[in-house]
Amino acid sequence: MSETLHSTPGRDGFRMPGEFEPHSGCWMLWPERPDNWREGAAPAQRAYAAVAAAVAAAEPVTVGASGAELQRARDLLDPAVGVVEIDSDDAWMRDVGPTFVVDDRGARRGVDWRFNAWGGKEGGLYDSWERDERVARRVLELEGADRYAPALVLEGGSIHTDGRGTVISTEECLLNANRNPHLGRDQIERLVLDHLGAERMIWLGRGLAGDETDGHVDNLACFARPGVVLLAWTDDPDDPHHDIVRDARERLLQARDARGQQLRVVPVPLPGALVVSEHEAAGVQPAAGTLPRSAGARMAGSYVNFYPANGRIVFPLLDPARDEQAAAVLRAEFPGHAVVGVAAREILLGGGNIHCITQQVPARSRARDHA
Ligand code: KQY
Repeated sequence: MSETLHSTPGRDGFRMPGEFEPHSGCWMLWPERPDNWREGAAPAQRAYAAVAAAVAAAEPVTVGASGAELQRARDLLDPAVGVVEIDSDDAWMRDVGPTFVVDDRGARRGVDWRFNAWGGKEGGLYDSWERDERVARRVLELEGADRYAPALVLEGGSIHTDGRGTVISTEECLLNANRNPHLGRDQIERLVLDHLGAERMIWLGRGLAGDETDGHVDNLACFARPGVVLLAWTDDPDDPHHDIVRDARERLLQARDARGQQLRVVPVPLPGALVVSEHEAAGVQPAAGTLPRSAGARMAGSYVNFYPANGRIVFPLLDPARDEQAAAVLRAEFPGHAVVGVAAREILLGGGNIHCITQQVPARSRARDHA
């Protein structure tokens, strides 16, 4: 049973926990569409299966697949991974799934944001997203969690929280006229904070160059824990991200979190330039209304687009020259965690990465857990 509620999580005493807090599971979707994934999605399916197996070593994983792909998903996924039938337009559970919120009495609910395929008729990535729009509700039914349904277009990849009242996002995405043109900055900020049970928004400017989501924060920065932000970084003045990451660092260092504290900003090296090859682009079947995949396009790859499972960081392997540097930062910032890399180029070719394809279900918590 899942009921739709007409209050807000903040008013009801619920908050979105930090992703680094304990989980009871993880949801994913199964990539299928041949106009976004090359070779009929087969290489992407193997990459998703590797992510699911890496996460499943730490917490339960459930993957939603269409009826037509259920058996193939079952065959390719680790036996420890659950598979259920869920129709979707593509496979980005971070963005189409619910954002879970918890209270201090052991209850868990979900926020079902509106979704318009990253920009609707003004730059959206495909032109029909009705099935994606229904995914969050279906997950909440399967979880038996009640649902908030704010009138706000928002993708889960466009927000991060410290779980203690602070949210980071980018102006490029959340204030983009292709999401909520009828709302102003203050109204958007209020709705986001009320639905995450938070008090302080820290606005970053632009996301990574060429990010087709209009600059999701989950490719740029995330919290390792309250007070510590990991920020994608380059020292190369010729890199298109050079000014973007400096502006983000400045804003983070000037900000105070909800507790009034300054943030420590930890640089995570960006991979070198990652470019779609002729062969990769040729494997995608172009379709009217879907963003084409062009040879030579630089992809918005980032190591901060990782998934923090219970005791285990699952991060994308993107560039052999930088993978180990990124892993070293993650090991230093997540002591006691296994840091596990998964080959992720096939996911990046579809426009996102490991964080974008996963959605954590936070563990229920009791007030005494925080005492
Ligand atoms: O950044 C994300 N959270 C998702 C990326 C979606 C890309 C769609 N092609």
